[in-house]
Amino acid sequence: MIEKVVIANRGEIALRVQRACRALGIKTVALHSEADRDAKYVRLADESVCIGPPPAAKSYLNIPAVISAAEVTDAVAIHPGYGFLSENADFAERVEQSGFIFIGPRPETIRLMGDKISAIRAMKDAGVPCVPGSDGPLDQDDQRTLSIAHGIGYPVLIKASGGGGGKGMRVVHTEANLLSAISMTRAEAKAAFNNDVVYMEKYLEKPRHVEFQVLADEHGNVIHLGERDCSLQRRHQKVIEESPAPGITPAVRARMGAICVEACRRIGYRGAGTFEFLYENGQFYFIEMNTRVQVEHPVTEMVTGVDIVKQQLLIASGERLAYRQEDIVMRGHAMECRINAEDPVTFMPSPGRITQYHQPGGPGIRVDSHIYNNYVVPPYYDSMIAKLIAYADDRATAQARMRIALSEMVIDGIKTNIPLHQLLLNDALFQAGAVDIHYLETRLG
Ligand code: MV4
Repeated sequence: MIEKVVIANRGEIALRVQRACRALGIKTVALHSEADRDAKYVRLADESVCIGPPPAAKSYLNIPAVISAAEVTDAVAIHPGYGFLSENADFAERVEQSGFIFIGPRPETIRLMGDKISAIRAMKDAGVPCVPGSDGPLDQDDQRTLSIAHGIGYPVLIKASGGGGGKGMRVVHTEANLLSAISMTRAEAKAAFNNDVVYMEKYLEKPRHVEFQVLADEHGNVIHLGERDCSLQRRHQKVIEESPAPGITPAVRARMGAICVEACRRIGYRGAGTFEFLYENGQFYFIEMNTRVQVEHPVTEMVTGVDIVKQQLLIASGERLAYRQEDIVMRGHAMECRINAEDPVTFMPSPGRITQYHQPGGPGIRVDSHIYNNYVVPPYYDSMIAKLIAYADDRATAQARMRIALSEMVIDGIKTNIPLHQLLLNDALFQAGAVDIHYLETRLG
């Protein structure tokens, strides 16, 4: 077993990883910026190292500083959490070259999935259903490009291979706009990712976002933990996630889960991962794979009983998965509200001191958060300050518990999006489990 882990992240996920380490008797090293020096989770860690000034580029994204911190503390492994360096293949490679265990997939796998065209190609080859598309990069042959679009049928979507998470995309409704849209997407992609490779897909107009969680050990054992619905989002930031996804039957889950598991075997996947699908008219279309633990992992933990972060640590220690697929039974329903320090109407960030904090509780309620009375939310990072998770036997009861928990939760001194969550929990379409990826933005007007 790994003896000591450096946690190369901050906030709630730094605390979450710390808890999983403690559950396994692993010593923890909290890395922090100057802005996070006084955070309680930093003090709760066995050791801590300041890795730089507040801006993430100088601290949480500072690869030499992270690796030096692992060296000076004699750590064995580095957990990257989500965001920051978690899907940086060069980082994973340098971690391994420096003699540490990267808690995540092999660097080549991260690189494969980071390039969207190579990810889709790998998945298609492994039998995963993908969106009808260009099957590779668009080239300078305009006639060929026009003919690909004609074959797919409009509307089509131009995507940057180096993008992902919503950056570098453009919808094209008519042939007349195709070539100029490609040029613009290329130019933006070149500027944003220094990679002007673009590809084309059929544009799905009203899909849901349904993703499958997988776990794979380095001995070829792979399981899936079912799916999550993450359709409720604004500007590619998820707002509420849930598991199971409304309307996905056990038979469909088993079929799609098996496809994901088989794909992991084929590519030699290791660690926790997520297959992102668009789901429309009963069909699944793979779009991307995330090679990290995700913000919304708790809803899967609640319905499966599997501690995903603990599994990441066990897998990184070289252990065999202790679960077979038949051991995984999804029971009940869980949903997660991301609580952000932001104006509930304008979505402007609202950093500052939390003058009063009361954490909700009761049956089926879980709060993953690093905040407390008098905690100062720094202005430098993502505005998510807590995840409120509600679990119950069924979806309606989970929603009812969530409504009560939201009404109990007190976070004074800053603005939060709790009122937005309350509005959504009272929304008839959300209650019915009938929302697509555009619902929230349309609803907000
Ligand atoms: C799409 C799509 C429609 N059709 N691909 C956005 C983020 C990136 N992960 C992929 N995205 C999309 N790809 C095709 N062929 C619509 C989106 C999309 C989206 C996807 C998931 C969750 C929220 C979204 C919001 C807007 C657009």
